[in-house]
Amino acid sequence: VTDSDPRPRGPVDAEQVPRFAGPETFARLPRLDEVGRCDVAVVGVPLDSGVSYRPGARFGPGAIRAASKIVARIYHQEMGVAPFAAQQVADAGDVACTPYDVVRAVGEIESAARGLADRCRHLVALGGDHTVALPLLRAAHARAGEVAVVHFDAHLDTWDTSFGAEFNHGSPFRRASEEGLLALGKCIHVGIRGAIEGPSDLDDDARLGFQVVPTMAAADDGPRVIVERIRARVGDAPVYVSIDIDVLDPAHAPGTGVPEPGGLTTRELQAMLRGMRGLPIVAADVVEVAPAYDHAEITAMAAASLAYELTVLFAFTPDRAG
Ligand SMILES: [Mn+2]
Repeated sequence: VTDSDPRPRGPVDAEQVPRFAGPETFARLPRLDEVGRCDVAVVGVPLDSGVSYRPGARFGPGAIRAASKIVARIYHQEMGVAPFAAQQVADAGDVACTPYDVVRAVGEIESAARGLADRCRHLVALGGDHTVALPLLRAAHARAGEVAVVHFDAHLDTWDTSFGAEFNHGSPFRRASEEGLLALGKCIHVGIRGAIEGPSDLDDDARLGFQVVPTMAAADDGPRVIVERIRARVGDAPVYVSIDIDVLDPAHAPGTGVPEPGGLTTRELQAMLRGMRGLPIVAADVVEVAPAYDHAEITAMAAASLAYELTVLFAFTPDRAG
């Protein structure tokens, strides 16, 4: 491939270099500095200074990249697309954010994401804990205006302060709503279960712009019906997809910060993402992979698979089609 060759540069050929041999980028794709510009940048955001329970998501990006070597394939059979040939996808490395000061790190992530927007149409961020969604949403809003958040998570993450801290992994969507980043009434959580303090949490959540699909409803209705609910909710607003890996059952994702038994299967979430084909997605994240609690790369492989599904969805966004 030369500078004059307009074709996207894809992963290293697995018939030339075995999958386990590198490079260490997501899906063995080129680095952003090797291609200059791209349609989709995969960027690591290794911040876990906002966690309330198990730490360790700072190592998430590396674990997801390692698992992506085998999980992210050049042709997606069900979607009928070669995502890395249809568009240039590249690895933008990791945001260099401080581990010592969450407020400062949030600013660093925001400016890194805004900077990437000049060279890349879309971002898929690999967390990091869920705190990182706030600066990523600021960057998405700067690009597309108010966004409809499709949020897959066991937890609402619309809580207020914790131990007096405004910025933590339980508050990104409350802060985002307060900052005017969200398309109110068009945001939706899928997979919610586990602890809330009481009904007032749900009242707050609705006021902040969200609708809740509990895990049990998602399981009872199935992915097709949930996809219809997502599509009806977001309408034609630009979409931001946020995936907390703890939306999956701990059987499918044990390596995470706040595990909640009774979650979705990886397959159910894959089906829902595929059902979002064609939506005007601006950016997305996969967060809360804590590799030290993982077993046999189960969580990292699930996260790599979901990040791959997101890169595939960008081959179908309206800016690609027309
Ligand atoms: Mn979360």
